[in-house]
Amino acid sequence: MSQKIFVAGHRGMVGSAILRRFAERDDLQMITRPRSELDLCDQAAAGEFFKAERPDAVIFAAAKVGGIHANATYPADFAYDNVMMAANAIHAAYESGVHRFLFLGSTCIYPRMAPQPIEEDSLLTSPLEQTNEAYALAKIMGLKLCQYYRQQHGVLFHSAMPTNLYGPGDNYHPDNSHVIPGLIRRFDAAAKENAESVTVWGSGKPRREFLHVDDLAAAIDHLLQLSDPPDWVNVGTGVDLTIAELAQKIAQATGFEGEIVQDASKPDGTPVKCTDISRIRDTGWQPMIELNEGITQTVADYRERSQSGAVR
Ligand code: GFB
Repeated sequence: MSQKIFVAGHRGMVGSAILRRFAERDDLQMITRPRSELDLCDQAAAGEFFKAERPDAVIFAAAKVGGIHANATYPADFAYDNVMMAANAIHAAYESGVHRFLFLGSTCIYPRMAPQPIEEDSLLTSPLEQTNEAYALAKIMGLKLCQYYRQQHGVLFHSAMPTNLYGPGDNYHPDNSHVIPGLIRRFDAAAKENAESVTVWGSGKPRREFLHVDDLAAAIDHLLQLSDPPDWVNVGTGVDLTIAELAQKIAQATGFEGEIVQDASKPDGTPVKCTDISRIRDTGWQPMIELNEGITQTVADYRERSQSGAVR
């Protein structure tokens, strides 16, 4: 008999990668609902959906996400939407008899000055980064709810904390996106117009680690097969670079040959963020997509989507 898996947030970059990953599996029946049909912020609607569908497992990729600017500008929305969706889905899933729930968070749950590379155990050891505190607190509540339901009720609810993600189907909004899609859009336009310069936010000095979303989908597949997964586990590459180095790579991938200018009036956010991935490596998973290859593929995907009008 096939397993019924509900993918919450299937239209986002992560949800789409999960559906691509599981597309060929005939032992799994994937269930999805667009937000217009199921608003997980609505407790009653979440309860009714789970009672009617009774999935065996849930992959929770639903989230209000955005880059540094969006997080810092709309903290109320990021906190409220993310905490409500997580709490309603986790509780309704438990009540309807879901036996396995994989909650997805983010490495911004860790303290701003966490020792690098960041180990899972550094959670809640010192203050968070201000620019994304609201989102981080909501994600911490989600992972803690899974841990508490597992501890109190014996259900297999657990979490994965991916590092900064990129890949096909990202949000390319000029202000609200993350750095990779934001820069791909800007460098691509500059390359086409033969512009003299491109502006990159901040000092260029912060260090970040980037994981291709297809690697995350593989990690999710892997984690769902573990009989006793960790309560939460980092999913990353363990390799970081500066934003200035990243900008060089994107310039190269888009064919932009002009000057790169840093705009120091924009926030840098966390100074360094690179995860320790020994815990997930020890269970038998490792990333496969190297950053240069991933960026080249993502630039091609962006160009295809923008030509077909799929990028707003
Ligand atoms: O990707 P990003 O917004 O994520 O920014 P965070 C990373 C770094 O890139 C920051 C710089 O230092 C930015 O100042 N940057 C340079 C740019 N140019 C750009 C640009 O055009 N757009 C953007 N967005 N950044 C987010 C959190 O933090 O990471 C979220 O706010 C989430 O909560 C996500 O956890 C993974 O790493 O700073």
